[in-house]
Amino acid sequence: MSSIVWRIEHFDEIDSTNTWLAARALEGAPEGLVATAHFQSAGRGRLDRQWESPAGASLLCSILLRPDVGPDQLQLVVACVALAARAALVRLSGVRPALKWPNDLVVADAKIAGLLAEIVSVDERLAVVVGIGVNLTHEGPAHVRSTSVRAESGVTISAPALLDILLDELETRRALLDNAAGQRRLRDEYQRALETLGQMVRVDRAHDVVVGRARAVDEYGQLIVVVSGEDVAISVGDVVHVRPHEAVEP
Ligand code: BT5
Repeated sequence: MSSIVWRIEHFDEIDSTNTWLAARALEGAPEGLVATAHFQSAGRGRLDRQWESPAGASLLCSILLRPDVGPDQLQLVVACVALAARAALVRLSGVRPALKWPNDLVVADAKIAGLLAEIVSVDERLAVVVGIGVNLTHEGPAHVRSTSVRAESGVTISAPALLDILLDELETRRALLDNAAGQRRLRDEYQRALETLGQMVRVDRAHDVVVGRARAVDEYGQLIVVVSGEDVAISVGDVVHVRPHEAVEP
């Protein structure tokens, strides 16, 4: 498979790199287009939540991917970028965050990075914009349990340096998405990095609450939770929160 040509568009200030890149994806921009920003005035999290970061304190970027997967495998695409970000942080700073399903990188339960993946179109191939914010020199809002690379390691890394290594790490993992054997390898790496597995979790869904032990991730990236001896598959759309340390045995 030919390697991806990354093309980076940088903004001093923008509303949201995800919003900008989704518009380019709809216009037919090729895989590998990346948007970065020094500051976002309307950075977005999932479910209409906000992503907040002072100017220049984070890596704020969005990456356009067009992998050969179905919309129901979006979580594998998230895993791909999350694992690349984790590997890049290890290489540059020595900080080794765990992954928290579905979309967080955490150090001792404090959020150091978050991902937001959005399907833009499902024509010939899926067009997915994956945004990631990584706290480099500043933590998240005061009410949130969060941390930064500098707080964890004393190391100050620049956003362009982290992006460079992240894209390098993403290139190999991205190729795995296009076939079943590769997806299995990716899922194995994902499961090893997920601190959620083995933990008691509590998932608030629209109409019920699931409490059980997280056992695995299936081929779609769904979290398999064992409830009263039965496997229950949790898809991302269902999750309001997963807090291993607050969960109670049913
Ligand atoms: C996320 O959502 O964690 C996805 C974050 C994605 C941000 C990137 S930045 C580049 C790209 N462009 C965008 O507009 N977005 C992406 P979620 O799991 O819903 O978490 C959001 C919650 O995290 C908020 O409600 C806060 O509680 C918390 N939060 C906000 N800013 C934070 C920060 N800097 N560090 C840690 N936690 C934060």
